Amino acid sequence: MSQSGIHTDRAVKEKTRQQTKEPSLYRVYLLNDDYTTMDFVVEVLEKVFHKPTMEATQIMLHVHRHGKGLAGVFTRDIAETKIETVHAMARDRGYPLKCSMEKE
Ligand code: TYC
Repeated sequence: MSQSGIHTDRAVKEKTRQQTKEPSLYRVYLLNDDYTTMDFVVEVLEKVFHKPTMEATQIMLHVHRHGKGLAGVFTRDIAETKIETVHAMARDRGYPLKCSMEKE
């Protein structure tokens, strides 16, 4: 009787609902300052964000002129790790370079 499908079909359906949510994405920005060298910002964009030199240079100049610029879009853990890596590299070299992240 409980094998009739009246109860079992519903249990299966509830288990498989809503299981396929994409993770939220976060935009990681580089922020301008007066002290970090342009070369170092390009190096960060190449090493941490895997940008080719020409694109890295364009992003760096956009940050320099407009105050901030998009370095990449990642899931939350990856975004947080990239930011920590940039801040650690900058701290090591004595630069005040900062990143921010915003949920898409
Ligand atoms: N404004 C810096 C300078 O004139 C260059 C710079 C660009 C700094 C981008 C930070 O995220 C940055 N040396």
